[in-house]
Amino acid sequence: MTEARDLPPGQTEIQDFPRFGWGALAFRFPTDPRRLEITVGGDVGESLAVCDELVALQRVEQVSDLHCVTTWTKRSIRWSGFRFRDFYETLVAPRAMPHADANLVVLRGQDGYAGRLPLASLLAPDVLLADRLDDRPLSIAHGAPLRLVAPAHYGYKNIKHLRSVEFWRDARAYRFVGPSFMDHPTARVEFEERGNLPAGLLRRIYPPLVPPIRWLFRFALERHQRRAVRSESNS
Ligand SMILES: Nc1nc2c(c(=O)[nH]1)N[C@H]1C(S)=C(S)[C@@H](COP(=O)(O)O)O[C@H]1N2
Ligand SMILES: [Mo]
Repeated sequence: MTEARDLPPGQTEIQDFPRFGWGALAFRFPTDPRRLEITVGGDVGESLAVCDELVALQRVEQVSDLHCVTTWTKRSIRWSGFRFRDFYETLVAPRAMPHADANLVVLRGQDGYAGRLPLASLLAPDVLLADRLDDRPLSIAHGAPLRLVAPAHYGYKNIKHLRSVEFWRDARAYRFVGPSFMDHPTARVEFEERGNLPAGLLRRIYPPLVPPIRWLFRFALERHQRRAVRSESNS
């Protein structure tokens, strides 16, 4: 029998896997949910777009947990995709030639969401660009066509509907979608870096927000799917 791993500090396990995120984006959906393409830019010698080269990288499977900063944790999610490190070393470094000091990475989703992490954090072996979940292409709910999986960092660093990755020397090119207290620069789960306020305070502020956010994201997705069916039957 395998021993149950402890949950990180302040987290509670949930059994379902909700569509979740920044409330203001609940009604925003990927414009191109089937097209695997990442734009590479920022302080680079050459901006470029990566598509077929990405799926030619070594495919890796990974089972990992997702820890939302609002205190819920979904355990043992089965992802498949490509290591960010392989993407960086094989496709970004030699071709885009980022500036030597471009250590801040800004990742943007097709829904207008954006997040940042230090380059060093993204080069960890468990950081993936995932295009599959449970042996199926990613659903819209969980980040189609491609999402960042960074299990050591809170959910808000795991950008869904990924469309661009930018390498910058400083943070001026970036603004978080929400208030700045929510956006810790590294947001490591292990050290409970929930945000720029004391973790104990955020542990109490966030949980009451979870049911309405879950409801909103589900309502928006169902409406989106109904509309998709209707426009298909009209065409
Ligand atoms: N594009 C995008 N990515 C996002 C978000 C979002 O609103 N938009 N929310 C983040 C947050 S706060 C969490 S907890 C996870 C939720 O992932 P899930 O919807 O697969 O549960 O996505 C993260 N990535
Ligand atoms: Mo989250």
